[in-house]
Amino acid sequence: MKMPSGSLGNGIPESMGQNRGNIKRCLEKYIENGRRVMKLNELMDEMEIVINDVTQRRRVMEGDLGKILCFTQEAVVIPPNVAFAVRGNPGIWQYVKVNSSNLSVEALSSTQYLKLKELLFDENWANDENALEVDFGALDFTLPWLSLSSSIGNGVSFVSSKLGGRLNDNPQSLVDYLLSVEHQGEKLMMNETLNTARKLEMSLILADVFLSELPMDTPFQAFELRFKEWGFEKGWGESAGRVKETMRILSEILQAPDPHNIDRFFARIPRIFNVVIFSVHGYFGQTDVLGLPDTGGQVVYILDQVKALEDELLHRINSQGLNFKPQILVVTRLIPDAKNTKCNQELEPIFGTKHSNILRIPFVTESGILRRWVSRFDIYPYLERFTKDATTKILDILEGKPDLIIGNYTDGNLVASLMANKLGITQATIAHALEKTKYEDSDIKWKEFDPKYHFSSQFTADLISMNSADFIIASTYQEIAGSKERVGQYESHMSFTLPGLYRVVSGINVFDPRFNIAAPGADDTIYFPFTAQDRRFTEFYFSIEELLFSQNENDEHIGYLVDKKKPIIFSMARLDVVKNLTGLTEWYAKNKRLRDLVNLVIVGGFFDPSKSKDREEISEIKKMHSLIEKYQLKGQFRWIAAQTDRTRNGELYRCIADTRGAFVQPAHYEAFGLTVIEAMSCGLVTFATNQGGPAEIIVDGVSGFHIDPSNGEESSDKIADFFEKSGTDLDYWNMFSTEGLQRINECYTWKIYANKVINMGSTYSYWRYLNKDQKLAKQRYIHSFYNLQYRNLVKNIPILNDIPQPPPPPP
Ligand code: UDP
Ligand code: LCN
Repeated sequence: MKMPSGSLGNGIPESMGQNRGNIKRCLEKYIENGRRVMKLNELMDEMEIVINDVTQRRRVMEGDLGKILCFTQEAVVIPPNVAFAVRGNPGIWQYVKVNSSNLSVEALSSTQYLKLKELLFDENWANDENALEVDFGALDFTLPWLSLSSSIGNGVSFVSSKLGGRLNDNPQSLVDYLLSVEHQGEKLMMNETLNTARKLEMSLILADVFLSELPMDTPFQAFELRFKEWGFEKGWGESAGRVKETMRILSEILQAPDPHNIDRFFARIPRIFNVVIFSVHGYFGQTDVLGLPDTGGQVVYILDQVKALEDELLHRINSQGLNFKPQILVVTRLIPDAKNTKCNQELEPIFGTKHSNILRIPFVTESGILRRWVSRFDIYPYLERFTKDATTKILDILEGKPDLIIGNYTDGNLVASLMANKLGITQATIAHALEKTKYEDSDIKWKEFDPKYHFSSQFTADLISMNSADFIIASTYQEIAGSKERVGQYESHMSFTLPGLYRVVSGINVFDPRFNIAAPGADDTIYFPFTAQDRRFTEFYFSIEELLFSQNENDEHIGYLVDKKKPIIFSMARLDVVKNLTGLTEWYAKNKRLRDLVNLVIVGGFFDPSKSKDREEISEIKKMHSLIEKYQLKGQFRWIAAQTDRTRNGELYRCIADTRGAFVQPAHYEAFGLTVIEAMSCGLVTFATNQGGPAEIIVDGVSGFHIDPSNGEESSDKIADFFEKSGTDLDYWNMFSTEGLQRINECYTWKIYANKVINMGSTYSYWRYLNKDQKLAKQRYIHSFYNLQYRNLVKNIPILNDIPQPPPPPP
């Protein structure tokens, strides 16, 4: 049997060898149980039932079937065959089909595997030879790919190393590129005098000799005119020393390009001044918006990101010897019914910045401006018009095109793609969360999900923007390629199927050098250690004491804590199902040991379901009330409504740390998890889900703990064990607090982030320039996909109006 290289390599025989009896019984059991798509845990559970002898089971696991099962993600059962999707390493998949009667084994292509899966959901379509196959990879054959799983997410270094070869072959491409560098019509770096690599090299030597004669701190202006005559414009540096250094780096590149110098040089090119950041849905505001539906970490991330990017740009522009003002525009939706927020204001300066603003553009329908909030799941019909209106306004405010467009989440990324494509601008995407991995089988069962979530439009939009982007910013490795056990968010878009619609043969490749990890941080003016007593926001002490411990119930809190001396375990999130705050409450409720050791405080949502318009929030509110009743939680449990004041929240984390408590993030899945970063930055010991970003942020048992959201008993016991130990040994608690802080300082700061992102903007702008023909071909394909698929899918989503809705039925 011929196998593609991967974890199974060529080691799979034509048919199952030893233990044939047991393997056969096992496969027959898979067929008998009637489930047609089985996940690994189900496969293993069934195996344990069939082969109850541990030694025999071990033998099977050591044999041929075991080799497959070890790495299986799921299996499709179509009697008499069982087909396994095997993932040996992040991003590396193989598919095998085993016949349960004669135990023969056959390798399948991803398409063959997907077709088997489709048979279960839409037989006619699966058998349609001309069913639509989407293959973005077919257009990428000329571009280099990473080959090691361990290098995934480090695209910019890879690109720099590839640029070396390209520059060796064609130094003129760099000259042409540098000749195109300008800002608002003003030429930078070079003019047409230096239009060949030879001329540039000679002039660099001349300039070097000239600069060597000058004191290093001579300002650029002192020799600007002479440089202009030689063909050099401003932008090389603010002083003779800096200019000399930059020119030396370029001379070395022209002589023999190496990745280190290429990185250094691109970090110095004055290429990025104006940036547009799209974050369309939500309530995007600076005050009183957090905790509102759909408005969570994305807003926090972007506001902090803007501050960090502006600082970095100002610093770079200054050292380039320029005096331009960088402008960053965060473009979002204007919501006339703004619920006492500023989301109905068109232009709003961003706090803590000098030149950055929020620009809000309304959604316009045939009936005029839409006043009400629209869930992120229903937002697609408004985006095309939004892009058009936003583009006009942006060009007007910036008095020209931006240099970089960054999208956020599906809606922002789609808008960014449309605008960047139209204007020919470098584009980056950020996902925050790709919904596909949050909801099990959301692709194959898309028809079930579509009326509520419109995933067909969302996944189509995601594919479009992933493939349009010049680079993709991810917060963690797992976001791209997952972990040994779990598939990454982007990885889940490599190959999948929406039966009846299209089959994705190649949606995105995680070995694509466009992927880069730049992890966010937490604002260190708000989230700092509880031990920094002199910095603490004492003005909030009284209100926080009331929030946590007052015995009365009101609009802001219900439940109360009888024993104030106990440590508090604390959680804060939007009240979405995936955040699992109700799960944590139930684990706590059921674990007597934990209830005796600590109190539980939860922040999230409202108490009155009729106040929410969000489907998931409404069901979670009701569930939380019923848990409080069922387990008689009052006395040990406080539920606080969503909190919108970040500064006070910072102090809240610290007050929880004062009780020697812990932050618990119990989500079924968390894309990144800013609250985890915030809690750790405050020195609060943190337990967080092992599903998603937090698994990478925390080193389990060192800088905090992982918990398994699917195993509440084990998780609550792990928390109880910790408090049992820290109750008798304070050093134990201190150790995890300190290690958590250290982890943050080393890996999760906005400064590191901004430096990386601006470097990416510069390097990928050149990469895009070098590969423009390829880019154009891909854009053509994307354009067809957008028109022929996306636009039709969006037609199925109702366009809302502002006619008042009847109140929801009583709970
Ligand atoms: N947050 C808040 N009030 C709340 C709930 C959340 O201020 O009632 C903040 C929280 O401090 C964090 C962000 O919202 O900064 C949530 O980000 P995270 O990445 O944890 O989750 P997301 O909501 O983005 O899925
Ligand atoms: C959205 C999420 O769901 C979180 O996991 C992230 O931390 C947040 O965005 C910021 O990226």
